Amino acid sequence: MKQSIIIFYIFLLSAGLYAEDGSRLWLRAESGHNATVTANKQSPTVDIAKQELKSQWKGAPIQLIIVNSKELRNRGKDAYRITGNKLTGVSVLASTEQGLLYGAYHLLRLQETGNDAGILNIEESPGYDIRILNHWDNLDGTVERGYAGRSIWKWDELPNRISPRYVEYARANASIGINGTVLNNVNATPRVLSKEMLEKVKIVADILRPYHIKVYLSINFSSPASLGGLSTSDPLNSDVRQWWKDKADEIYRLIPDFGGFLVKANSEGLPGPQDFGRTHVDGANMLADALKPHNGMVMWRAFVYNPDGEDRAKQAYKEFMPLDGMFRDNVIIQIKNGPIDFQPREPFSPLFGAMKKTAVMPELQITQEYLGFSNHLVFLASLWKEFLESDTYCNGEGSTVAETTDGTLFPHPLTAMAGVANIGDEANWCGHHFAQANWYAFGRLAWNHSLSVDEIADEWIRMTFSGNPGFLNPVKEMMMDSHEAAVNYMMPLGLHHIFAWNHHYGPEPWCDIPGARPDWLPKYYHQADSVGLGFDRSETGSNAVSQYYPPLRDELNDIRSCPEKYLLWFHHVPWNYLMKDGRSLWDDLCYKYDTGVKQVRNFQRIWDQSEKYIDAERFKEVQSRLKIQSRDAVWWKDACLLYFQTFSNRPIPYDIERPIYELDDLKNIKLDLEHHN
Ligand code: BDP
Repeated sequence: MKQSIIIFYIFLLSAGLYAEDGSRLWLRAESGHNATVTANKQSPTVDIAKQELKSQWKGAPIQLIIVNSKELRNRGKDAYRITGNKLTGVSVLASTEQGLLYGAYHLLRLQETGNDAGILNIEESPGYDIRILNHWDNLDGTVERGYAGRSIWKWDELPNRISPRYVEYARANASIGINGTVLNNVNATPRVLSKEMLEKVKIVADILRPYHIKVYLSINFSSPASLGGLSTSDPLNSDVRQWWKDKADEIYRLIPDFGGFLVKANSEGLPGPQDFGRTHVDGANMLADALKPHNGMVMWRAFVYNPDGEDRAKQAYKEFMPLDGMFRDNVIIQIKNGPIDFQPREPFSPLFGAMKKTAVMPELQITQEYLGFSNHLVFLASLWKEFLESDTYCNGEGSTVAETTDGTLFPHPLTAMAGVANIGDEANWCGHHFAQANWYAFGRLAWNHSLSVDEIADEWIRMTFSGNPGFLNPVKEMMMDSHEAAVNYMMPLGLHHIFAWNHHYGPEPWCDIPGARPDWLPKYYHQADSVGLGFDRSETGSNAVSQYYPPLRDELNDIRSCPEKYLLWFHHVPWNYLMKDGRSLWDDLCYKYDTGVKQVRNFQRIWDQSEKYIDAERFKEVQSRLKIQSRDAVWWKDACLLYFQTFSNRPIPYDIERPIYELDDLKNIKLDLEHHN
């Protein structure tokens, strides 16, 4: 009896050791190689670089050298140069220790992707200075819009227990160049600035520091009153200003390299300077003044909109443009990629390119709030590249969003890109094994936005799964098609925000809640009626097009030249309108939904054929999520087509799959959020 228990435990242990649960992310290099690595400096950061190479590098000796090179220094603090040859010896040169760390991870990536042969002559520096994750993690361990378990930050356990995940997290981020993290939700509780919490935050900061990752916090604007006991949080009140200064001093005593504050103010009911008749400038500059002596900064979000009758898509621009040039130089305005809210597809926010005298930064969403949670395989690099490469025309043709934010067109002291993290405490970090690719892609693009979607997918697949062409090529194709597929089965042709009321997972284009804010209802966005579909944002409608520069403005304004992928975003289009392919809008809409469903079916086929190349655990888990995605795609298609058909009164073209649900049944679906969330 005893013996069988022992055997059982040994079985469990070895299953645990060898189970492929995805926890190693893209960091799967064999260790224990004992390469020769020397360095001309010793520090915790350099030691990490050394140690990583020592255990994983399979080539000739490596020298890590801090140099006093003007050329490298001019390329920024994170720059590095790699020279030499794997067979004879390699040097990594940098003017800082973090440069060496990034160089070391670069070398290992070359090795793991099979690109380390021949003479190496590489020089790199990042596109954005600050490459930062935003955790929407609450102090109670829940994660807003998180689909991978609970928060990795175990505040209740600190300081007694330090989760081993903190170091793994730091390492994963450093390996892709991420150098900042906001630990808590933008919907911030004042308590995050309490003495007790700050002492815990210090512990996390100490762990992340050697990996060159700075800690930032989201703050609640009413903290002086609600935490500090003052009678007001008015940013022009001298006691309030002093409170923030004292708080900053307290933070920096604990965390000397603290990054700064992220602020969501006067947005979705949160407090802000406008509560006291002040402006975003008053609020942001007050915080900036408190942080300035410590070299800290403020990331002030532009995610503002009110149900005041104005088109939601226009509001951030209207509110922030008059303030351009009035912010302190340690303030940066953090703007979501699109003017509404992380939809499957949006045009870029017109603030990019328009706000020239203020530093602005993109906020991307890595967590798939509007893209199937962690059930759908959607590779977001395509969405982000489309955004970064969009031409704003702010300085004539070729003024891309990337160039308006990375310092190329407007030389502001701060450049940054933020990504809302998709990380939780599940074994594989992100819920879906392929959601790890989005974390990876965010880091890689923040480092180098000129990398192609193909290159990023290629690297990630080789490092995470396999470089075998029989696996790599079809799986890469699947990843590269996956964003367009999701747009097709959810919201094609510029449709947006037709999600269910209480979650953003499934379709509810019919949703109507008496008394609800109109701009929180799908009907506000799709505007379906007997004439047609879509939100008229042309000059005859809300005129949101006027916020873009010509000639883009004119292109978007004219229904004939507006790119069809944005058609229903900018126009109310008649059901019988002739699309470029000669079909009616209604027919095209049907074919788009149908194409989306077919694409996911094809992903299933691709995946099933990949079984022999990879481990059974990850294969099965992805396979079963693709089944969910396939069913959801049909759900989306049927819900949207059957509902919009009540307006178009036209048949669904007969050569596509017939709906399998009744509209009334779909309307009755009450999602079990426990399951999806
Ligand atoms: C929306 C989310 C909400 C966030 C908000 C924000 O639904 O949970 O708090 O954005 O970014 O997308 O502030």
